[in-house]
Amino acid sequence: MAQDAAATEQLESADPADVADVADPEAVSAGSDAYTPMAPTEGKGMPVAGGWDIQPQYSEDGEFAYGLHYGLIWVMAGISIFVLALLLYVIFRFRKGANPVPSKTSHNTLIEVIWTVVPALILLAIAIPSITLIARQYETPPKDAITIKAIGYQWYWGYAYPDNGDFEIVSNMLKEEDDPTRGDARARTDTDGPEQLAVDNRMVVPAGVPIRLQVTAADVIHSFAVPSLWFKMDGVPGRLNERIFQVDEPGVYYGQCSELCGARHGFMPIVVEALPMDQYNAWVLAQGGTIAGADEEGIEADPSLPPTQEPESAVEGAPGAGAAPVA
Ligand SMILES: [Cu+2]
Repeated sequence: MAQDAAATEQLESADPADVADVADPEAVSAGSDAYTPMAPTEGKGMPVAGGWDIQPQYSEDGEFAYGLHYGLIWVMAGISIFVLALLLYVIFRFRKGANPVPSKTSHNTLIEVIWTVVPALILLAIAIPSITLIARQYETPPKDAITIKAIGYQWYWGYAYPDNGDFEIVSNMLKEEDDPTRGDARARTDTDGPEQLAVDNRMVVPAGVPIRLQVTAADVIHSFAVPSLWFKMDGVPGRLNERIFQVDEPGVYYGQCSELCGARHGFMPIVVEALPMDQYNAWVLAQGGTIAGADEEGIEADPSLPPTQEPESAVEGAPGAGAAPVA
């Protein structure tokens, strides 16, 4: 009896306005605005006008590959200069005027052994870092890595988050303000990124942790490629390609579909936004998703709750709490 009275009292004490707020879809979508897309850094994770080098790398594999690339350039330059010097030497030293009676020598065992063994050793020296690079690119992601799936469509990308409540983000290229085909769609701004590379919804990932990136397609073959993250993998319908994907530091990284996939192939850019883990979790909640591994750690993440809730990691002193934002 007393219990019933208490329950009734509690119901009555709830402000009807508050109850309406939670159920109001407007209030929920307003909460989603808590995530503001990160502004790109000029020249970072994007091509630059007049650039001639590989884009600066923001993944460990990319840094390794960049080093190998420059190592190989020096090896190639050294060999080319050496061969050119030999050629110039024989052209001048053994020209008809300086050498009227040519030597009849046709064999020299020592020189033949040297010009066989030395190039073989050079190739072996190149093979070691080269095979290492291939192997590390296909290293199996750790068991607890977050799985993210990139799906190619004619002609846009979809990003699914199976470990975060299995929601999917649809990512379309943003058109220019004066584009007559834009319709009601939002126009590109500088905060979104360079022309023809900016998208409305980015692929948001946590920075500094290995991710299991699966690539597939729904219609024809596409290719998920982000040059500054040293990642390119075909998305084939009916197949699930998988590779480890890791972004060193927070930032915005641009790429494009790299498999000719039809009329609008050139208009399906990729934008990866890497965030610290706590901000990534906040973004996931804002999308109505759940925090990966929450079950094991006993964190309650209810997708039915409005996205205005504070993620556990944002609570000061919590295990996953990040550093305070710097103005
Ligand atoms: Cu494509």
